[in-house]
Amino acid sequence: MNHVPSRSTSRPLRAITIALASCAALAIPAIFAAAAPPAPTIDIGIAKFMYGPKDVTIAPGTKVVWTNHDETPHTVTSNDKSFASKGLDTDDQFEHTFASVGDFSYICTVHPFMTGVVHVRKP
Ligand SMILES: [Cu+2]
Repeated sequence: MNHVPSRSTSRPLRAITIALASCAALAIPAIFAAAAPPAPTIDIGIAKFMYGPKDVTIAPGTKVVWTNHDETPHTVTSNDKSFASKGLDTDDQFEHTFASVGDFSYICTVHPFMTGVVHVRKP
């Protein structure tokens, strides 16, 4: 009768290695998140086939959150393709943080007559 050598001797070491790697992966972002101030946020509603307000001016680093209040699906799609939502159903949200200055016009691809613009300016 043959005796098959056990291969289980390396398993505890592998488990510890995986555990250490997981801790490192979790700990590093937590340190950076604690140091960063919260991003300022503004809200833009989508209602009656309009973005409201449709024209906003914000500082770099501001997060914009769009919320669809219509029963009809809409999108938030920038003309320069720098951001694009999926189709937003009722109460769905889309957010984008604007890192650099510029003028970012956007439309709803379902209803291209719906337009908006975000002006990003240094305060
Ligand atoms: Cu639309």
